[in-house]
Amino acid sequence: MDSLIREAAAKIAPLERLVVLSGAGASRESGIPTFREAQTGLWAKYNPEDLATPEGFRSDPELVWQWYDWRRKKLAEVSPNPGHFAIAAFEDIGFEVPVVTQNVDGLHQKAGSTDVIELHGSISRFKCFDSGHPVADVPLGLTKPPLCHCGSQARPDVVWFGESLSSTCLNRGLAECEGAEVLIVVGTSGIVQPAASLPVAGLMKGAFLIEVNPEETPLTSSCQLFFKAPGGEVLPLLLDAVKALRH
Ligand code: BJW
Repeated sequence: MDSLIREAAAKIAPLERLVVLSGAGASRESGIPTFREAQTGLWAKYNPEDLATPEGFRSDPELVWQWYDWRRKKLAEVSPNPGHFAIAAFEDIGFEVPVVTQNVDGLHQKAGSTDVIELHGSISRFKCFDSGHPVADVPLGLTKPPLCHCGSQARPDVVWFGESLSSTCLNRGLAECEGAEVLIVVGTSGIVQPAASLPVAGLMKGAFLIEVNPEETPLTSSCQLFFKAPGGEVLPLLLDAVKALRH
């Protein structure tokens, strides 16, 4: 690990901009299960890939609403982990750090990252199902979706399977990955498109790819450096090593 950290730090230290692409594993050490891990408790019998769809919401809006409400409650109880804090702290030592995230949990922002591109939206924002009108002030604990002024049901402002990502976010995320000299990819299984294509696009434009994940992914063999370890362990070590080289 030490020599890998030194190699990664040597690549990063001379730069002004460090691009990060994150997925659910970046929040695992905060106590949030990853998207593809078995769910716990009441929700163990449901497949998240069925709940996170417009069809799922249409067929049982209360069920889908309650799943998101349960996740919002869990989120209110957790904090960013050392991986989130390390990413944010690269800004404190002079880097611009755009964080292109698939996560909807807001933990990068909570850790202090100031430039977070939310590819899949946010679990803390709501819009109506039929017209996409913003719906504000949605309290925790509702058992069914509140209604928009237009009469449509509210839903979380996240991107479900089969839906398009915001073109603004996707274009910005793509531009950041393509313009990256070093791209750190942390905590994503790399199977959900179009996010999974972003590191490949970066690679094709010459980015140096560093992957941090306790498991190999479809991206691993294309990366210049692979840390087979959790983000909360690797990223603080990398931050310290870069700090030492910049002083
Ligand atoms: C750690 C760790 C630690 C653990 N440290 N790491 C066939 C082929 C290609 C594409 C398609 C296809 N059929 C359909 C599609 C399109 C579809 C898609 O990609 N499906 C795939 C499953 C095949 N994509 C879409 O539908 C997208 N829209 C779209 O493409 O529009 C056009 C279109 C429509 C229809 C057909 C074709 C084109 C939209 C995708 C939206 C994804 N939304 C979700 C839900 C968000 C809201 C919510 O949270 O509820 O986003 S799904 C879910 O997956 C969530 C995540 O952001 C996303 C990615 O998951 P992620 O982050 O990678 O998490 P995991 O759990 O998969 O992996 C965690 C990783 O962390 C693991 O590798 C662990 O090892 C690791 N780890 N601990 C570091 N401590």
